[in-house]
Amino acid sequence: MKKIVGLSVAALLIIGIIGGATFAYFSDTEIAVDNTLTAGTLNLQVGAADPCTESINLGTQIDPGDSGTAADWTVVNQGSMSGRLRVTFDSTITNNENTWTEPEENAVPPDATSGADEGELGDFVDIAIWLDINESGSWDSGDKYLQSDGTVVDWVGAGPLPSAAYDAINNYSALDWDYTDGDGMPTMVSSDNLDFMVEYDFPSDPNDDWAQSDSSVFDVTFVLEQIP
Ligand SMILES: [Ca+2]
Ligand SMILES: [Ca+2]
Ligand SMILES: [Ca+2]
Ligand SMILES: [Ca+2]
Repeated sequence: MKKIVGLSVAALLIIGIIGGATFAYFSDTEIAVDNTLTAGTLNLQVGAADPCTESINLGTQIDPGDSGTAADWTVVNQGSMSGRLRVTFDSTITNNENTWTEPEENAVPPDATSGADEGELGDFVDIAIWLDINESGSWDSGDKYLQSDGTVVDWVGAGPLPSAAYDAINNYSALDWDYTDGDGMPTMVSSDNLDFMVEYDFPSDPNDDWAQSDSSVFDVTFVLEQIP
């Protein structure tokens, strides 16, 4: 009886050894930790501060014969992603009559409207909006202007900003320029920058007395759109 028990124990030990050998294959384990998804950023800055604090302010009144640069604002893609620049003009362009001066009233023909928002300056002053892509300070290769028919026009050759770039302020109401218009608004990669420029020209006109003391006010919106 003792011998049988001894054999059984030996058999169990052999089975145990064989069983243990079943779990002795090689293995290796790796763990991917801290799995994270982070969204990119699309952040446009126009001018010196973000959010934008710029507005056209010539610091002086304008008269027939005056022209010059009204805005020169650096536009920067401060985000991590590329985007397409879009610029829109608000539909409301407000022309303040301010005072209805004696020369306006007695012009021949007279300024026939004297209401608070019935000024005429927006009919007489032309502006040109252009993008100084290479920030050279001058209209040259690669630059674009935003025409008052809603198209975007590329620089084509030497010379000053074309006269076709200019139109009366009132003709810019509700315009919207994006990458689909004309030669297209630019794509800006991260950290890309360009200069947004506005030129003005107040040509003399037989009826320009109608605009004495008037002011023209408009909003411009800048958008950087994600590229799908
Ligand atoms: Ca006036
Ligand atoms: Ca008027
Ligand atoms: Ca340029
Ligand atoms: Ca007027």
